[in-house]
Amino acid sequence: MTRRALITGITGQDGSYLAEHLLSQGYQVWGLLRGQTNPRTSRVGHLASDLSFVDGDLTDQASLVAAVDTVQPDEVYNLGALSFVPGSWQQPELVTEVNGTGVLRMLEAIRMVSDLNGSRHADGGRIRFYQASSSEMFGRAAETPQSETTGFHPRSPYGVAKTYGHHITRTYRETFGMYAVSGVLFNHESPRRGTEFVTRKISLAAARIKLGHQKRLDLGNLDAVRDWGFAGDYVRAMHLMLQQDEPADYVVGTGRMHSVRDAVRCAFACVGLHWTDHVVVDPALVRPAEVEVLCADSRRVRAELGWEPTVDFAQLMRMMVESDLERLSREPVHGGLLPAAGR
Ligand code: NAP
Ligand code: G4F
Repeated sequence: MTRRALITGITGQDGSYLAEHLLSQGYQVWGLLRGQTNPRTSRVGHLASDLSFVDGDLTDQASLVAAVDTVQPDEVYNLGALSFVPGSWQQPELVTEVNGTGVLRMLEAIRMVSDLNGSRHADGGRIRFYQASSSEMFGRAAETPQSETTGFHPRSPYGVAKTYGHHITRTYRETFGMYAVSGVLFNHESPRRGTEFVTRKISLAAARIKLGHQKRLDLGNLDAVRDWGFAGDYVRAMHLMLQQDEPADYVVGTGRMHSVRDAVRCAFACVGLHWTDHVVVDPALVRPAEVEVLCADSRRVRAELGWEPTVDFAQLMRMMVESDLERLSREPVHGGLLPAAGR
């Protein structure tokens, strides 16, 4: 029987790559679309004829029950979230509702529908559930690198809500025997990354400056260190996590650390420019409760699931800059997307 997957957050960066990956594996892929009019489907427009969509919102329990009941999925990937960390200080309650309580609502929807229709599923009636946990949960981490056993010390409403989602997923697994797992994913980027995130803000600015559309790039903390990988690699890990005999949580990252300064240097070098001629530090973009260093100890996912990243940091930055140059040559005014304001 063709396996069915339901993806929340299908209009986002990861949702689009995961949809492509699952289609390539022979799945029937459904995406949850929120908003009653004009959902943002540009990232999956090229897949439209292969996908099915169902309405729903992580803040609305009834819509999730209806969506799960309509789709009858074998696997649910919960990628839906308000994912920009500084935005969580502007709308902390909404972020808690979507990123935290939304996880609980989806788990409850799966439980309710499984109880009604369990017999369809080969896996003893179990709908397998993936939760998009985040390295932001480590926050001010007690150790570097961070692994499955590192404690959480989140530094934003986003990180706190994700920590709730992580624990409630484990709790439903342990209490109800659900196949429910979390991937603790470190930063992953691509040409489809939102322009508010630092790597894409940098790649777009480097391309625009090269083409004479912009002169200056304002950034915040250049010393912040992240473990940046390619989103296309990370969705393979999500899928692998739902194919195991026993459910378990995994940390996923490259294990390589780079600073924001490294990212600007690399991106500007791709277009033959020197970053110090263009980058200005704007103190208003420095986060008051910064997460200074994140780096994955992903030995477990590599050893147990055989996952490996295929794109390194320099290749990733080059891929993003070249994509933005190409996009700008087609849409010279702003390449389709303007960088968002904010930290
Ligand atoms: P993204 O591009 O910001 O996409 C977020 C998705 O969530 C969008 O499809 C958005 O839909 C949807 N969404 C927002 N509010 C919703 C709601 N109330 N109900 C249902 N869906 C809603 O994020 P991403 O980078 O693909 O990340 C995917 C997931 O992984 C997120 O949960 C994120 O927090 C987590 N994560 C990301 C990273 C990373 O580095 N990218 C690392 C760790 C964890 P609209 O298009 O309608 O707004
Ligand atoms: O690209 P960022 O906004 O990503 P951040 O905050 O690390 O969060 C991303 O990764 C998380 C996983 O760890 C996800 F859970 C989350 O959803 C999101 O995808 O910022 C990266 C770093 C920060 O330290 C920030 O202070 O870059 C620093 N930075 C410096 N100047 C900037 C800027 N970030 C942004 N967005 N804009 C700047 O001008």
